[in-house]
Amino acid sequence: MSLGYLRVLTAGESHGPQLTIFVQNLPAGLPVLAEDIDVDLARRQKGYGRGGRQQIEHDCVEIVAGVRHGVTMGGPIAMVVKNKDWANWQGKMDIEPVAEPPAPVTRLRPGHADLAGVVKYGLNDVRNVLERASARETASRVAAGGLGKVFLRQFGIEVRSHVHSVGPMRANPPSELGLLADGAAHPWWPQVEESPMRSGDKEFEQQATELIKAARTAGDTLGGVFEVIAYGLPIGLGTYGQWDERLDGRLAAAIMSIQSVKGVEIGDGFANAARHGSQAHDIIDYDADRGWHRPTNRAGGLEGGMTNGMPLIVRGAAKPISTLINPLPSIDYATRQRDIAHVERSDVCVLPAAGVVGEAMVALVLADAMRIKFGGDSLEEALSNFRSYRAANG
Ligand code: EPS
Repeated sequence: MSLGYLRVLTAGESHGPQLTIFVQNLPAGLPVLAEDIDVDLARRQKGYGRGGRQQIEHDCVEIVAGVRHGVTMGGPIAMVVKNKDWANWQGKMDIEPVAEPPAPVTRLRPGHADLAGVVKYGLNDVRNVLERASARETASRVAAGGLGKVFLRQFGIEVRSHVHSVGPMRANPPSELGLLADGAAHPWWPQVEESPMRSGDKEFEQQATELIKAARTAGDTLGGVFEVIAYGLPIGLGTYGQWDERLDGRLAAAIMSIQSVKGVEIGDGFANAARHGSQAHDIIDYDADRGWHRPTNRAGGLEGGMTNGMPLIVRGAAKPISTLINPLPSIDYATRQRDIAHVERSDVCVLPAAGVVGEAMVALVLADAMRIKFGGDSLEEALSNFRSYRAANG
C-alpha cells in the first residue's frame, strides 16, 4: 500500500506457507508486542458465517525485524503469519516444481477475480489467480493495521467497528456513538466484542444469524455493511491541498480495496445527498471544556478532506461472497463450453471479519496522516509535536 509516508507491503497466497508483512516509517521507541497484534488477528477470525478454514487457522504473528526487546528501532518492521492449512496443500501449492501437478481450476466464478486474472496474466489455472485474490490476504492487513493501532493509541486514538447490516437486515446502534468525544468507552463496544455478529443489537444478531443459516442451507452467500468509528482524532489530519491528499479520498480507497467491498460512505454521505443544506451540515460550537464540537455528526468527522475533531465514521458495503456452493452458470476457461462455476470451501458471510479489516485499513490511513502531520523519528518527538499542537489549538 502506498500511503503518504507509511509504507505497507504484503505477500502470500491463501494456501501457501505464510503471509509476509512489511511496515516502514513508524518511529523508533514505540512499544510493540506480538500479542498486541494477535488480539486483532483473533478478532478477525471470529464471527458467524465463516467456513471451515477458520477452524484450521489460529493466526498469530511473528515479528522478525524492526523490534528489539519489545520496542521499535526505527527501521522497517517485518512480520510473518503462518498458514496452518499449508500442510494440507502439499503437492498442490509447492514452491518448487512437482512431478504430478494437480488438475487446473478452469470453471470461472462470476464475481471473483477468476476471468480477468487468467486473461490478464496469461494463466491457464484459476488457482494462480484466486490464491492471491483471496481474502486470506486480509490477515496481513490486520497485522499491519495492528501496528497502526498500537501507534495511534499513544495519542489516545481508538478505532472501533461493528456490523451495520447483513443482507436486508439492519442493526439499530445507539445514535450517540458518532457524537461522543469518549465514545470508545461506550458500553456498546464491549457488547460488540462479545457478539458473534459483532453488533450490540441482540435482535439484529438473531435475525442476521437466521438469515445466514438459511443462506448456508441454500448454498448461497450474503453481503452487508460494516461501520468503522475512530475516536480521539485531532482537528486537521489530511489536507485539501491536493486531491490525492484529502483524507476522505484516502479512506475511501483504503476501504474500497478490501476484498468484496463495492461501496464506501463517510458519515451520512448518501442520506445527505437527499437533504437540504440546512439539514445536512453540522453546526459549529465551542466551549472551554469540550473545545470545538458539533451537536450532530453527519459529516462523519471530515470536512474539506480533513478531520474536524468529531469521531470519524466510515462505512463499507460488501457484496455477497462469490464462491457459491450452489453455483451460478458459467464458462469453462479451458474449453469455452458452458458449465457451472467452480466450487470450493468458502464463507457464507464475512461481515463481522470485514469490519475488523476495515478498522485495520482506517488505522493505517490515520497512522499515516498522524506521521505526516506530527513527524518525529522517535515516538517522544512525535508526541511532543502532537502535544504542542493540541495546546495551541484548544
Ligand atoms: C476465501 C476463501 C476461504 C476463506 C478465505 C477467503 O478460504 P478457503 O478456500 O481456504 O476455505 O476462508 O479467508 C481466509 C482464509 C481467512 O483467513 O480470512 C476467498 O476465496 O476469498
